[in-house]
Amino acid sequence: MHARFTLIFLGIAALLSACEGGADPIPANMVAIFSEDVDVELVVRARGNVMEYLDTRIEAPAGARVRLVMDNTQTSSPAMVHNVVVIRSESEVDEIALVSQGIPGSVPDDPSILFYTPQAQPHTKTAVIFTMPPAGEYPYICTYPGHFQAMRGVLVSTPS
Ligand SMILES: [Cu+2]
Repeated sequence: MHARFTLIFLGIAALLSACEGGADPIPANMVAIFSEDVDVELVVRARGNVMEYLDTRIEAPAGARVRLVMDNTQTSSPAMVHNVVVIRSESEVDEIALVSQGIPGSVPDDPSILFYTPQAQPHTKTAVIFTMPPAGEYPYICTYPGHFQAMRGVLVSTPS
């Protein structure tokens, strides 16, 4: 009986937080990453139910410890899954995009990928923590098959 009440309570709490339209939930396996102290938090949001990034230019100082967040703000179905994959240089983007098309659930194991967030389900957030690379511009894409043409941005590392 007690466990049942607890479940009902959690269900109501989840519904309430969904109705607020506020922060998207954090999956259990991401809680530790979201609670870690960092110098800068950078957030890349999906543009709601459109296959685009809302944030296409983000920046932090070289050497800063950064939490990069993918906030998948989608609310309607069909479900779109998104990630943020930071690539070493613009000239390597097409190759990574191409290789990614055959592996919807994962990210290629490739040295030109510097950092990436896990794929975020609709109305959830994922994140990755890293140290900002040397000053410069680093492109990022969503590697979910079919998304890279529309989902591109630039991570700018500013001189520190
Ligand atoms: Cu995507």
